[in-house]
Amino acid sequence: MTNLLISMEAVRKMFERYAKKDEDATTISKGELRAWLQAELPGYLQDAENEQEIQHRVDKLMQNLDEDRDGEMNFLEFIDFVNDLTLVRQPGPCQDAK
Ligand SMILES: [Ca+2]
Ligand SMILES: [Ca+2]
Repeated sequence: MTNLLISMEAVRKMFERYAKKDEDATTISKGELRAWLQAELPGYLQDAENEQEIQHRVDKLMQNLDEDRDGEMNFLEFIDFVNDLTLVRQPGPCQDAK
């Protein structure tokens, strides 16, 4: 298997691992998104001052990621999210030009 296929498989498995925590294994709910953030991106919720702020951040993120507006994150929406995270971590062409 190529490195690309191995990486894609790892992303798919990560999605499935969190998506299957409730009865619908095809989408990530807000609760599952929160579990994912706490495990995979701990810095995102770490400095939240209270439960209300954590909930607010999870709600806001889901709102931004939920393109088809069904209240949950499907695999394509998850891929977009991972893609956005990858772009944030890599210097883009504009930054290189400076
Ligand atoms: Ca689910
Ligand atoms: Ca959705």
